Amino acid sequence: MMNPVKFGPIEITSAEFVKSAVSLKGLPEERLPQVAFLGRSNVGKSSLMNALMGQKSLVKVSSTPGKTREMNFFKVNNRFFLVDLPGVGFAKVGFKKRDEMGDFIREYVEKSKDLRGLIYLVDIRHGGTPIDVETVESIRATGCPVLVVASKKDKVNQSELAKNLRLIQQRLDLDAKPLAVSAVKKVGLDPLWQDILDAVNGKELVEKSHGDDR
Ligand SMILES: Nc1nc2c(ncn2[C@@H]2O[C@H](COP(=O)(O)OP(=O)(O)OP(=O)(O)O)[C@@H](O)[C@H]2O)c(=O)[nH]1
Ligand SMILES: [Mg+2]
Repeated sequence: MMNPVKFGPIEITSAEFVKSAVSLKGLPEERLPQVAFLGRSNVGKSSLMNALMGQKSLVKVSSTPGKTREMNFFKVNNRFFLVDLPGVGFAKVGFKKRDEMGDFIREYVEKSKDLRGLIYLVDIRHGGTPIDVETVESIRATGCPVLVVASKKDKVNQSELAKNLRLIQQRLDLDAKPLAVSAVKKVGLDPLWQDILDAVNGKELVEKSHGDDR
């Protein structure tokens, strides 16, 4: 049993790895809402999930891009799953050159009955790459709710932060600047948890304006 970890909108009392899957056949049988993390390889999906669950190494992290090659399901508070997806561009299973979102991820996004939304991470330093633009468009086309979040906030200074959030907003066609988070400095986790819980509860996922520094 873990010590409870408190965030503004949630107290984490349990976080457990349930299973890995490489096809839809491997999805968890337990019917709970799912919120999944997607983004280019190395963007910080697994690290952010550890930070959100108050864990050090429940989710495997590595400096080698392409570490996560399957979907991994983590059950939180016995209430919902957080899902770690393979890095875009490294999804081994049926990855199509033509389309940055792999077949396997696409199938999951299109067909999962329990997926409530995707958190799409963009490295704040890169300001939204063509791969990010293409992937977010592919997700939108499936109708799955998607929230864009900027990762590795600790890697930029204040002026780069403002400039790159604006770039991400423009390139990915968002209503507001994305939330910026840091798994290393544990910044932005409270508002991100609020968004995740909104998705779990079936509310709309949308980038909200919270001032310039978001
Ligand atoms: N400075 C900084 N580094 C980070 C942050 N988040 C992740 N990293 C580092 O970025 C690298 C990749 O992190 P991962 O969490 O493995 O990234 P991922 O998106 O899961 O990567 P794949 O599994 O390959 O798709 C690791 O070396 C992390 O330590 C952050 O907020 N700040
Ligand atoms: Mg990973």
